[in-house]
Amino acid sequence: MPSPYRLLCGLIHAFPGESKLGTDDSAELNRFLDGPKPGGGVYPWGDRSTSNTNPYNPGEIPNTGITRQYDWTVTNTTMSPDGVKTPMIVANNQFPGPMIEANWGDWIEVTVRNELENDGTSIHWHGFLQTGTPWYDGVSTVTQCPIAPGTSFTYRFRAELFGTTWWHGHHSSQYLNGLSGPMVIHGPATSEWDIDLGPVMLTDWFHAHYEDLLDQVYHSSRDGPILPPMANNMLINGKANYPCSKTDKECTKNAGLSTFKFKTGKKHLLRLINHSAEAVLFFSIDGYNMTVITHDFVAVEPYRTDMVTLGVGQRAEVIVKGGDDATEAVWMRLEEGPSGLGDEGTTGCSLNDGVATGARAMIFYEDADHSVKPKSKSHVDASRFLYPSACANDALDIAVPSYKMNISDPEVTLDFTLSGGNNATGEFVWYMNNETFMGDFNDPVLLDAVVGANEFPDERRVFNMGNAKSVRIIMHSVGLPASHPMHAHGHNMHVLAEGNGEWDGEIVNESNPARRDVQLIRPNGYLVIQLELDNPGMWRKFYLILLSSRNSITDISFQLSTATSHGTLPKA
Ligand SMILES: [Cu+2]
Repeated sequence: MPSPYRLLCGLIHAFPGESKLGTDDSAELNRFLDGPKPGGGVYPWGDRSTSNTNPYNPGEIPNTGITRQYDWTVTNTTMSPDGVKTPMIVANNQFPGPMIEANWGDWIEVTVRNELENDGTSIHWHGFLQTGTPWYDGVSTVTQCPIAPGTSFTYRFRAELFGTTWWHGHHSSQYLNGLSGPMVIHGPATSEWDIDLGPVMLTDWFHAHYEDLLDQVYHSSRDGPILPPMANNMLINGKANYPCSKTDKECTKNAGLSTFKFKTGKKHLLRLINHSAEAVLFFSIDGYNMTVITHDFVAVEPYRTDMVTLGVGQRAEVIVKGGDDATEAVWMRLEEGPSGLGDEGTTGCSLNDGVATGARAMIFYEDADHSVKPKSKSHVDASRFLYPSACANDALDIAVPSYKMNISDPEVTLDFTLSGGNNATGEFVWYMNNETFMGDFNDPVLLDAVVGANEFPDERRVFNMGNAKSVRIIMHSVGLPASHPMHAHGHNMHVLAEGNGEWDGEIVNESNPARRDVQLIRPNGYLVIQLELDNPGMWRKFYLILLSSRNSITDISFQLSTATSHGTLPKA
């Protein structure tokens, strides 16, 4: 049964809202924003480089003293990003949502006005450390109460790290209906470019309200065989076409594809962001190699590849060198491969209904005819999208963090087994060590901690790290044959090892291990990470975004710890 507000609400908007991303009007980004340059010189970050400054030390990052302010209104609406009329939840009527842009060291302030008809909301700023501002992490039930309808909440936090990230609704699974957008923090880089083409938002896409998708997740397993929701389409910068014969919903043909402009001989920066509900994504440009310069918010030594793999929440900045034919047009491709419920050898890593297992965007050089679609062919063999080998990030030693950090033995080691199954009432939930997270919208655990609580109900899954300075976490995934994006709030993770089966104790690049804020754990595989506990707060850790959880924090969400880092919580 649709809930009443879905029938009552809804300004009708035609095509993809008011975002310019992926259109010919999309502006190229400057190398940095106007503003203070505290160190003098050309850049707001002075002579800091990716390798000479510890970004995890607030005393070392640029003190620009400037605040970038944003004012958003969140509403229910209806849009048709791929031509199919879909219930949406958006900020400022835009999908993809408004871009936040700042320089390294700036403060960011966002007032969020909740004008949803009948739903709370909150916004998470993915990848930000929130040092000293843990209450602005945006996770309802953990760091705040939901913002009630008709009220507003102002987030204020510092751009301690630089690069490309995204913001998204973190109240239940609202972001699946469009409540997400890109964030660009200008800073130094390990390789330079000529033209910054800005964010490339990549996602799977569902033509249903998020609550209906969640219902399907819970109840499918109770009433019969597990048949979770299948993605209907894929979008690049919020755009794709859809074959209208495949849906009984209101549908307009040829809704339109995203376009990008290349210039001959120039180096183009693309800021890739996977904002999917569930999909492991494969990104390529026909006939081109890409130079990868970041993994999430971590600058890495540049490396070349012909395809980038991104789990949900992961980002990569890539530089693509333009060719010399000014009339060329080529396809940019997003693929997720076949749906992940088939037989081994023909099955993929993600779930889709088979109608659209990929999306394309058009890249035109300066003299190319925009009315003619590219004719290029993919250089990526479809075997590279298959389970199980494709359902993993690239090898850990491929990306070496530019700012070197070695690790020492941890003070605490935790071991978790990840699984999924039906709970006592038959609902499908994810488990860590056979426990699942349940939050209370009226009682966020950070608030409890600030007023002095040391004890939490078991189902809050709070692991108090006391005064420990570091923790190693060993995870095993068992049972369901799927990979899971594991994400830590408030910290970057040292990724020590990942693979199939059991960990043999070996650490990859021990003197400077891979570092990022999301890492895929393979189907039936292991993942070993380590955190420096230098950031007091209540941090949501290691939830599965896959399938049922979909980043939801209600009774299906799955949370390892909201670890209280050592030290004293900052006072509100
Ligand atoms: Cu996050």
